Amino acid sequence: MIRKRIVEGFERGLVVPQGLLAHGRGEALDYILGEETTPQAYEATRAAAALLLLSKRPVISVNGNTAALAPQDIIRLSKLLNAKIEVNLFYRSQERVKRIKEYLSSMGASQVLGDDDVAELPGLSSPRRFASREGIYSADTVLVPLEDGDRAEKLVALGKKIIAIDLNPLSRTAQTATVTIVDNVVRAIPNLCVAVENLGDKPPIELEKIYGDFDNQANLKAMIELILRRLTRLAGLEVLK
Ligand code: PTJ
Repeated sequence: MIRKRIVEGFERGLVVPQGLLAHGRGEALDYILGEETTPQAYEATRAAAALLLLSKRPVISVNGNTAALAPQDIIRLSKLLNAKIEVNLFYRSQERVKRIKEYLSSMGASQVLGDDDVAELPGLSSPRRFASREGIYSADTVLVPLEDGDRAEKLVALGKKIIAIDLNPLSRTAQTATVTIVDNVVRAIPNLCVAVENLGDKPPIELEKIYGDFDNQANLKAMIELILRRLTRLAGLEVLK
């Protein structure tokens, strides 16, 4: 069913061919994870929810794959947080930005940024450097589900907090983000909505503690260890101590 969604997204012109390749890589990693949310991913999701609730200008960055896979959950999250949605593409074309904006609007999004009042983020050469002044350009926290390497690094260098959703714990995005949720976007975004609902009435001091106690590097290492243990068990080898 998930694969069908990405193929339909491709046929509608939301997803690029490279997005199909990225999806295949994601499927392989998800298979290794047992296609379920791990305790580590839940912990990262809780920290991400706390960070989003503490942020003054949170923005959800959407690319072709995310628009095809989780449009309704993205819209729900943006409403829960009062966060802006911005289309930001690696393989950018005006036509595709417009198409994704229209698709999200048809699903109920009230406002989608991406091609209006655009400024260039310094230090980035990819077309991802075009960011809306009202959105990613002036955001304090950006949620980046499923993307290529160098932008997360640059956004962090610009002083922004980055929440990545990436099934690959070794990717550059995963390694450089402030909080990385190693999970499939189709599970991670609904989980994030639930975590935001659960933490929504907590005082800032409690949210700061949840976010402050989270160690992204330790969480990523634990994810890699979990993969190792799972493969060891599946191979019938002795479980590592
Ligand atoms: O729509 P555009 O033009 O912005 O392009 C989007 C893609 C995804 C093509 C572009 O950002 C890209 O090339 O990304 P990469 O470098 O292939 O990285 C995508 C990462 O997302 C990889 O680490 C994949 O393992 C991971 N991934 C793929 N599918 C999922 C995923 N992570 C979470 N959930 C998924 N469903």
